[in-house]
Amino acid sequence: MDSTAASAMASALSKASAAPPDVRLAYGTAGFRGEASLLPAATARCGALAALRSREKRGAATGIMVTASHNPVQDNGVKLADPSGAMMAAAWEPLAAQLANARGDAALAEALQAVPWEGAATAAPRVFVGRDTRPSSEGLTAGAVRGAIAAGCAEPTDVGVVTTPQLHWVVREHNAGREATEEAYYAALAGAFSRSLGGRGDGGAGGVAAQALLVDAANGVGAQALVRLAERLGRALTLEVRNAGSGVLNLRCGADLVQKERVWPENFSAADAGRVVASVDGDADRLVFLYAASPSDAPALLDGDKIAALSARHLGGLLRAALGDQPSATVGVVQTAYANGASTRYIKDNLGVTVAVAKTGVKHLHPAAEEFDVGIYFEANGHGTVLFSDKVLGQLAEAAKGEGDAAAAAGRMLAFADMINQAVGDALSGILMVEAMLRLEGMRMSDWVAFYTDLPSRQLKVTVRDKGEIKTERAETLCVAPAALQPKIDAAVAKYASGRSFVRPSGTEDIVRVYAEAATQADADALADEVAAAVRETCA
Ligand code: 16G
Ligand code: MG
Repeated sequence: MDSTAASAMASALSKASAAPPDVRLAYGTAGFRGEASLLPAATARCGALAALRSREKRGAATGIMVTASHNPVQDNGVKLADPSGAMMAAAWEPLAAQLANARGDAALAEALQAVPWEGAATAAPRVFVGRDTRPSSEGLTAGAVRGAIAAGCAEPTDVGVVTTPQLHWVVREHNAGREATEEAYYAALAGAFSRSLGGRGDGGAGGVAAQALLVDAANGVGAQALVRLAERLGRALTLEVRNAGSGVLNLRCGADLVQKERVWPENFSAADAGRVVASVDGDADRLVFLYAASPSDAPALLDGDKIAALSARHLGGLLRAALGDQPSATVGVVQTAYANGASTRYIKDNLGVTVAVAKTGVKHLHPAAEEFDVGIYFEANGHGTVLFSDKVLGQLAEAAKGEGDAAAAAGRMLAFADMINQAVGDALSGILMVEAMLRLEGMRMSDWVAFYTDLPSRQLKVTVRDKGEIKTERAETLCVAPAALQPKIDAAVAKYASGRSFVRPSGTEDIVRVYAEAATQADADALADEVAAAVRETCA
């Protein structure tokens, strides 16, 4: 932006926004996040940046979401969505940080001058603004709206209280010229769910839907969305939502707890054995399942890896049924190094599906999945979705015009493409996808659990002087600095059957994460301890 425009905008923006806090905020994998009182400046300036990004994209809509996902209720956060509905381009993250931390008009003007401005001067920006149910979210959102207005967006569109994936979906749909409202979202998902089943599996042919599907909504924004989705679904699928908002957000409930601790969340117990239990996180962009066959069993966790395996199996089969045994369209699964080795083996060896590895964080997995025609990506923690290329959608649309089984399979696959939120991982859309796949496969939860058994694993956190000293390559599987560390990891791994371990600096905490897996839990624990000791020694 030129200096005259930047100065004018800086003065408008400084009136619209509070001063930044004393601590410097970084725009990380989760956007800006922290105690809510630290965030008024960051949210207002993100509002401005969302408008500037929209201007740079010649008026294509962008989005801004105020939420701190699975963090405690006193925290909050803010994250931007690009016109595609995906995360804001990584190249703009440093601009967000510079803007959020700028103190005074001159620093603001300098930050604004760094924003790409080609052709943006005349574009009318469009910004969608969403928020979760946190007490601080309404005030922070009002600030984001003021920031967007200061950056030239005359009327930011307030979509109100929505899940993170709903905000991303609305942005994507708007830019595709389709109806972009919360109501349209429910209609699209519920309609596609019914179409995918196409009269089959209704009422639970697979024994899956005979009873209501139980959902742990983390006392978060997902609860009200689930209730509205359930209204739309009618008899096609009954949802029973617990932790629907009367308790404390994310306290002893939600996908983060369930995935990390493999325990029943609050208000669930062994009495729910035999039922399908889905658990979503505080902003409903993560999804995992729990299942216990009998009350005496500990619940089994069906995490993002299991969801990826189910998706690869079902969609791979459907694609062949629709387009023939040697389709020119490719199917692939993208995982991170945290994916359990047993899942990777199952997907590669049993399903014959390609597996790619990407760095941790949706912004790395999403583009890697775009390399496939049907790109399935999930992190073990339950973040993920499936992407369909225009090429495969075209092939399927053509095949669906025919008759017989191939046409039916193509129609079903197209229904999945509508049901799955391709903008970003979406727990609500994921619940429908999994339910439809299980019914169509005629599988019970226990069949899904039995795809493979997770290798025992252990994760540890290590505090070091400077986590930035640790540099990794090959999607975080290889530590290249400090140079002495990887040989120590290799030596430790070599001692254990099926051993695998890696280290990486956390993007969200000031620590180094250690992951280890091995044939037995004792070995995984021992390996993790050895690698953690190596990190301490090397980075002291
Ligand atoms: C963020 C990422 C998540 C990733 C996590 C890793 C998104 C939307 N969220 O929460 O995908 O697993 O960071 O945290 O990308 P870490 O760097 O502290 O291990
Ligand atoms: Mg989340």
